[in-house]
Amino acid sequence: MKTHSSKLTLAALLPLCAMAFAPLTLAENAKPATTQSANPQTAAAPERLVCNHVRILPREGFPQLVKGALLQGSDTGPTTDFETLATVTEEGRDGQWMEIKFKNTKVYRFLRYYAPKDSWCNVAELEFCHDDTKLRGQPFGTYGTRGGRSGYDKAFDGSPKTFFDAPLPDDQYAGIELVDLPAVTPPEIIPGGSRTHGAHCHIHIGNSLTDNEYGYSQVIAKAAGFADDTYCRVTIPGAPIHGHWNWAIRREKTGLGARYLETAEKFAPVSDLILQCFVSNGDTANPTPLVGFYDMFKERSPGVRLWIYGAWAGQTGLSHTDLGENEVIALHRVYVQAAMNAQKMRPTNPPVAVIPGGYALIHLKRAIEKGAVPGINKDDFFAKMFSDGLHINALGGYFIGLVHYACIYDKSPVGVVVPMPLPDKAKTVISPELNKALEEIAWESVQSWRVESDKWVSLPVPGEIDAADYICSIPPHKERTSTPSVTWAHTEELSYFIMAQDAGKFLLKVNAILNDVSPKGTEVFLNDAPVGTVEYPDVAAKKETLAESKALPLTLKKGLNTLRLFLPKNESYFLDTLRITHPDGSGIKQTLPFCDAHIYSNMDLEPGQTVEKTFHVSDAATPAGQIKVTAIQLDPNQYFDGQIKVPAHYLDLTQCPANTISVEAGNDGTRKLIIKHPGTAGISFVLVTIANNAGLSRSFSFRLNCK
Ligand SMILES: [Ca+2]
Repeated sequence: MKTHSSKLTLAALLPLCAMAFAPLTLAENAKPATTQSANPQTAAAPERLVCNHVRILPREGFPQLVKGALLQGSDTGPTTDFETLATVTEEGRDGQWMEIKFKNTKVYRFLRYYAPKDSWCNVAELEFCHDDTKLRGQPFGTYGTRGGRSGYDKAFDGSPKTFFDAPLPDDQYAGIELVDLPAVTPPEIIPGGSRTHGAHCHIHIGNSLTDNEYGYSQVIAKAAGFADDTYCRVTIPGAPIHGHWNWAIRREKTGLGARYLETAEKFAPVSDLILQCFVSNGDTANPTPLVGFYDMFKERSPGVRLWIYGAWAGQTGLSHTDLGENEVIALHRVYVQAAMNAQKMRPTNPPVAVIPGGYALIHLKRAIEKGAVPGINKDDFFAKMFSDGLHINALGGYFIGLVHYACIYDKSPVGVVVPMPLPDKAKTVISPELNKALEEIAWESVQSWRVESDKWVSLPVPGEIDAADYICSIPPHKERTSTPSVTWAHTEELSYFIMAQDAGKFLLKVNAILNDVSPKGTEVFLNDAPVGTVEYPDVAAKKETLAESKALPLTLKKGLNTLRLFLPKNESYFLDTLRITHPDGSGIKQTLPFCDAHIYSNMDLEPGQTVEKTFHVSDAATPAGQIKVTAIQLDPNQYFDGQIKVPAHYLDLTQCPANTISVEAGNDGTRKLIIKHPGTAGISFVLVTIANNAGLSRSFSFRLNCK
């Protein structure tokens, strides 16, 4: 093995930069570079892979939403460095493909449709072409979907009826990574056990915020003399860790779900597993995905260390302008708690730790504001370090790479890296003075973090970001506030967290309203292992009525258990109640509160009428009289999406006389929901929530039609 001097020349560093920018998903990283002779599919001349034509089929009924979309290409990754090739300047026509042809001579590995503002993406099909030949590619896109209906894969499934309904109105995209490109220079994969010089093998799982580290941790490690530092990242745009985990637990042989196990196996021994968590959506609440990945890697790499990468942003929907220092501190407090939760489940040495990206950026910001960072004006922290409202740029990525290096290697990066140009569009050159300041601040931040991080857990922080609810010992569940009878995509799953006081055998029954006379069952995973499918007897005669499944045996462990239900593909299916009991029928402690209020799928009110509906609530852990039931009007934005304006006949109950909706408390499990006609005609939607003493709740909603 060749050794490197501790300082690299600029010329030597540049190829490393190029490698760091290679799309470092496993598919490219681990297999040998395909060559034209070895694989006839890659024999196509590169110019045949130039995208100069994009075909777009808008979502049926919403052809206007494509106007303003950008067609873009990138060489570096699904979230980074995109250049715009063309803009869609016109609205589409319903049911008709749009043909966008443009001049382009460059081959891009990643091609995407970047949807216009307020469009929620909403394309039915996308085809990226060279002239009239469709380019082959692996789809990618922003994570998730509105209402659990249809993810980015629906823009590439060949069906004009299905479409990508993105999770957010703005900044959403879908595209392909070309599969017919020869792999770029793959990093050297060192066979297990032969890494030298204390070099680390670090695997990063996350989303664009992970991509924004740009692989600089490896560039810096190699510059420091760790020649066989090994780096791989697995990212899905916008994906939280639990989103990755949902892919990983399927144990697929090919495709997206196969990448995690492949990475764990082919990179073993892995020294550092770095998971980038979001705060608000379950990543930090539920340690199961964290320890799940940890277990997967530890089985093959006994010495692997688990890290949580704490980015500046930690919550989707918040831009850096929303995030002051207090908020970033609050986020890091949650990261620390998440690390502690994971640590509790898997006591390890060394312990689970946080890579304090946002914390180090606070130090950098303060230093810039003091004028202590050469070449950066006092007010330019955001302008110089961020590329948009959420993502750091290449310079910010370099700084975060220094922080990663300092944590992973437990060494100072000061003096390691010579000044170099960044591979950004402007080819920004980091001056020696700036470089020195960034290295020093990164190292000082990591050192002070080690002293201070436990104190952060007890700092007072803003309530809205504190997220204490998310990290307390009682796990939350995924609230389901959607309209009854939703057609769920197969990928949709419901997660429940069960605190079992004792290990043992239990029974699961599911009550559901089935709109199909021969429903497919619901796949059940307990603690990430499949346990079977719930089946419904005698439903042929009971279409659209409540059916109770046969009992499915479950063996719970003591403490936290996760139960996931994967719902049948494209079936209208309203899950009502989960019931977990001891074999003798008695309830398990700490389950969700139950109610039998499924009857309210619709409610019609005549003028002057008052409707009273009586129902029953119960809970294994909370006396029935203490179960809290509330009823409110649902936010209309949850029902009328971006394209459909709230209709004129929508009734705003908050403007109606008081006590239009009320819930009468009962000493036992009986509750009475009382709804008075508000005196105005219209429709609205009501949300009823049932919460127990442990803070666990379930909700249902119904349509209120006031005539
Ligand atoms: Ca489609």
